[in-house]
Amino acid sequence: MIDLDRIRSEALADIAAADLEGLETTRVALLGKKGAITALMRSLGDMGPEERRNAGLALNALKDVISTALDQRKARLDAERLDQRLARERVDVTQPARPDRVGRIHPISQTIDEVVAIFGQMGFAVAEGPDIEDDFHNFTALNFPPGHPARLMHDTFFLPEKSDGSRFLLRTHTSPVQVRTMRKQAPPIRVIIPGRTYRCDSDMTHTPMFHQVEGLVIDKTTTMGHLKGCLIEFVKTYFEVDEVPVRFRPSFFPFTEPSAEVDIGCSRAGGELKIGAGADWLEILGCGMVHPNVLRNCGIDPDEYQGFAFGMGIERIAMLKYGIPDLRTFFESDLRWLHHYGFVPLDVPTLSGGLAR
Ligand code: 2U9
Repeated sequence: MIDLDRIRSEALADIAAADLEGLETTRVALLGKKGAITALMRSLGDMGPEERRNAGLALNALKDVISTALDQRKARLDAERLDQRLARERVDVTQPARPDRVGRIHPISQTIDEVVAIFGQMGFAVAEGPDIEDDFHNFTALNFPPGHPARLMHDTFFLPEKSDGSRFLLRTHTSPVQVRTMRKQAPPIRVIIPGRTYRCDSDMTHTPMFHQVEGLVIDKTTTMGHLKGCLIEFVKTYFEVDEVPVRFRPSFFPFTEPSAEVDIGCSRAGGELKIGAGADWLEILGCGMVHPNVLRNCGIDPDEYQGFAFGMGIERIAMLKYGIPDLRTFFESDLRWLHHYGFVPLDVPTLSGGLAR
């Protein structure tokens, strides 16, 4: 007669003593193909009908008890292992941050974040588009005439010619993104587009890649008055001054009519640039009312809709606000420069918390 009670108490003792790895060995030794219980199950075939029925019932009950004990032990060991891991990997989120260990935000990123925060507050959405563009979106839709100097090889980085004779190019401004926005979205439109732009130019004040932020507002009754109010508000908030003299000087761009360049009042007394007061002027951006041809090229009826656009160089407004004297240092990846002019990562610019702390 098999002593099932002994098998049962030994199995339960083994299970109770096993760790996670040992538990699997115990399971295989009991219930695996060559396990003790499996062997007993197999021996049922050699018994007479009466004995087989009784032994079968008892063995099945034993198998259930052992399976349940294995499952419970496994669940318990899993939970213990998880507790240990959570304790080991515990992070104290109340500890003060150590931003020195995580580097600095580049002034370009910081400036883009500030500009986005300011226009975001005014209800502008951020739009994006490809750096590699075609002639239509970069030039033709924007009312550049066929022989315009900006289209020349000299100013634009062209990709190799395709079989149809056309060439992709690196966008020379972020304006193609406004074109794409207008062609897919019905007015009213209120977007800003920060991004990389490329021109064949390299000297003290130009780099082949630079950053722009452009804006576009299209609605039924948008006027030059809205343009002025919006940009004056931007300038005051960005430079963190309550009042600033602003001058709109007539200018020309193929994509806007009328067009203007915007200067702000400043003082350069004692060699230090101070924005918001003084006898000098500083050019900071260009703007205008979107040309009717551009609206038409983008599928918008100029008799129903009108709007304004503006554009500015990110490096330029960053240099002015943060006193960075040399454009080329933005792109040198000099860690000492970044430590000096960069920003602490957790000081995210917001209008309520302060733009640049
Ligand atoms: C569309 C229609 C109009 C964008 C504009 C400027 C004026 C401008 C320069 C500033 C300094 C470029 O980085 S910079 O050299 N930009 O003066 N940009 S209006 O006008 C648009 C854009 C898109 C569809």
